[in-house]
Amino acid sequence: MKLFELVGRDPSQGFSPYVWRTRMALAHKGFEPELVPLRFTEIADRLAFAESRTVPVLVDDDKVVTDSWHIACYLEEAYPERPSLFGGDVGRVQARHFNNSSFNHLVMPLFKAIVGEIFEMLEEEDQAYFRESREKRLGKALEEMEEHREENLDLFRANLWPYEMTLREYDYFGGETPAYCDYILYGIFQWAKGTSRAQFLEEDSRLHDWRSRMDSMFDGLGGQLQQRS
Ligand SMILES: N[C@@H](CCC(=O)N[C@@H](CS)C(=O)NCC(=O)O)C(=O)O
Repeated sequence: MKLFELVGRDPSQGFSPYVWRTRMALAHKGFEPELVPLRFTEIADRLAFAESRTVPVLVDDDKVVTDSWHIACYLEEAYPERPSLFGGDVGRVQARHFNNSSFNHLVMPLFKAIVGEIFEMLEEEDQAYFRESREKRLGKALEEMEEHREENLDLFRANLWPYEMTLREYDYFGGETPAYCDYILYGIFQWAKGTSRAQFLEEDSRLHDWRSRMDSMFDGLGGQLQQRS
């Protein structure tokens, strides 16, 4: 299996939240894919075979699967005898909802807060591409986004409340053991850890404890990502 991922200047530090969900989902199913690191400006050419402009892209023998959600569904369908990511059809719909709602409440404010820090991690050529595409998307210059950084960080932290509440009752979003919803949220924290110097969690929070447990899963797969310094 081959998994195409996104990197900045350091090819060993993949930071895409979507790739991290897929890496955890693959580990959950017992797979260790070969990682293919790509920079932003390499994606279009290198992934033309998959007709994708984004990572992750998974190649499994003759199957090419794009988009982290489609990859999770593919893994569940192609490998039903391995540990389940969704725990059934109801769980799959709920995970889809978790994917959408966390995009809205967590990915968006975090993206607005850390966009400048992501920019700093990129090679020059990628920086030009990133600036142009993200400024268009945000309707603001990256420098202007910096002025709203604290406000966006506060929004992100406030929106973590329902996740914290759930973890007061359950060890994982999958219940007693992690499931795909855990990987969705963990991917967001991996993105934050790899790109931003900001602190997001109180040390005595359930989320903090959950994150350390997630870091040590699969022989410390996620824990290997370095905290941005
Ligand atoms: N919905 C997609 C989103 C993937 C995505 O946005 N990936 C970003 C990296 S975090 C990307 O490849 N961006 C390429 C670009 O902006 O040119 C998924 O879940 O896989």
